[in-house]
Amino acid sequence: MSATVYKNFIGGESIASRAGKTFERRNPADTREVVGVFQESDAEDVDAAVRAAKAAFPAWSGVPAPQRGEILLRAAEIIQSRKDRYSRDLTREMGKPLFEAGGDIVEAIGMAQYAGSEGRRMHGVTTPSELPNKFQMSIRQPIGVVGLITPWNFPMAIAAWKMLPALVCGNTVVIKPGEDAAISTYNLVECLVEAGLPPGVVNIITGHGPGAGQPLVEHPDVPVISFTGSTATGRLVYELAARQLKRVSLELGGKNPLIVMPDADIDLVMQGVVWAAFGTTGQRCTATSRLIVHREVAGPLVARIIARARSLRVGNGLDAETEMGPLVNATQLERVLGYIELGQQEGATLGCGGGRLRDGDLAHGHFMQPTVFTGVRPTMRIAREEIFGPVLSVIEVDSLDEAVAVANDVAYGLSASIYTRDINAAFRAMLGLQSGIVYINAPTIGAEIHLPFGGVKATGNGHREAGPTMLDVFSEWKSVYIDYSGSLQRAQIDNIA
Ligand code: UN1
Repeated sequence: MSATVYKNFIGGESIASRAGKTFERRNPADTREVVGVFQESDAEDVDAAVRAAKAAFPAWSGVPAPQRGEILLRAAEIIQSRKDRYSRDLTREMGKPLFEAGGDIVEAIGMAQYAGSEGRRMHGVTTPSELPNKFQMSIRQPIGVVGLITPWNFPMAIAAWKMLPALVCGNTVVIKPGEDAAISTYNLVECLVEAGLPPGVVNIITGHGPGAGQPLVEHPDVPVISFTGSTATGRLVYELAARQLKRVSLELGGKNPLIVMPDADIDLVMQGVVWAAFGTTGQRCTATSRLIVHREVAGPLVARIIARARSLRVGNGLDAETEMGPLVNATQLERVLGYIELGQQEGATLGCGGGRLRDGDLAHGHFMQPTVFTGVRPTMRIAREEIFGPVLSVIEVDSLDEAVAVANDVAYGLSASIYTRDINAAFRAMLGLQSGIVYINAPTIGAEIHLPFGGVKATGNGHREAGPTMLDVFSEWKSVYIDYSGSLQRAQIDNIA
């Protein structure tokens, strides 16, 4: 069976890259299978997509927001009706097990419903004036063409988080999905088009960062860039975009801590840690990568985590039994294995895992064992750098204050968690942890789309996706003053005797 060829989607048409170059994507669980062939786009292709988006902007921004929202609500129903097929596509392209792929798609459906209904809200602020016979209010307006650069780890959910708020606000879009998982973006856009999205309102360009991502970031007709990916690439995106004073939203790395106090329910902690450290093969920016545990309970807790990690069924995500899939590609596998070596050199103890898995069919994929390092010190690189793989570092502490200090002593601040039954400890941690998201008695993953999502410090640049905050990146405020007094009324500040 020959693989489907995906062309760029520009102005409602499928168009090959001008240079005629393509690249193929292979299934990370079985690299004998090509899951799709994609266009290797360059600056000319990006320019064509931006021109299409720019041409579509006047009409789309003129559609009343509730009607824009209705298209998103219809798309939600279409995605729902194809959830099983899209889940299989998603598992084949990036490896997560089918039940997790379904969750990725459900997150996109939730966002389509939430952003769709926002078409009927999009509240501004109306306040009394300092002067008589004067009215004032503020409204949101669309900005123009937005450029979206999305990752492979939540290929439908994160594309939806960015695209759907941008659309309901009245912008048009050029999206460059992660080259390892572009099919899910095509699936999402297919539903929007069937729901009635006009040609040119969303355009898809595939390719790699330097060839296709950079020209999008630098294009003078793209005033807004939203990027999710590594902190290193995010910094580059920010620098390039700053030259043109663009609005940039960055969602970058994490090194998420999960704190365990001695009074915690140890069985609950074990389940939470195993899910948050090894779910999605640890390839979530919200994954738990540091277990900061009170010394009193460290021994029994870590023994249970290791026992459960050893029993996790690693395999092809299409297999219903599979609990953990492969790493996304060979480079990531090598990178993670490099950290396993480094951790040992730094003096940490390998509690379990650490190796590549090659038995039987696994030899054809990028599989490795769930890994736990014990005896980790906060200064070690495995305790400070984002690994983005199934690797948990266990750090022992003696108090809540020490736990919070260790948790905060990294560059990142996305998600953090504490397990305790002591309400005072929970509140102290909730306020003291430097992160955009805090969980109490739940692990660091599983954010819902109707609360703000994002992080502090090197995790981002102050913006939040999802929740009511999602509109801020994609709209411009306009404050409107209406003087109906019929005379010149000087503002209060200009009227001081
Ligand atoms: C990500 O890992 O990039 O909170 C996003 C969660 C998911 C999203 C994760 N809702 O785990």
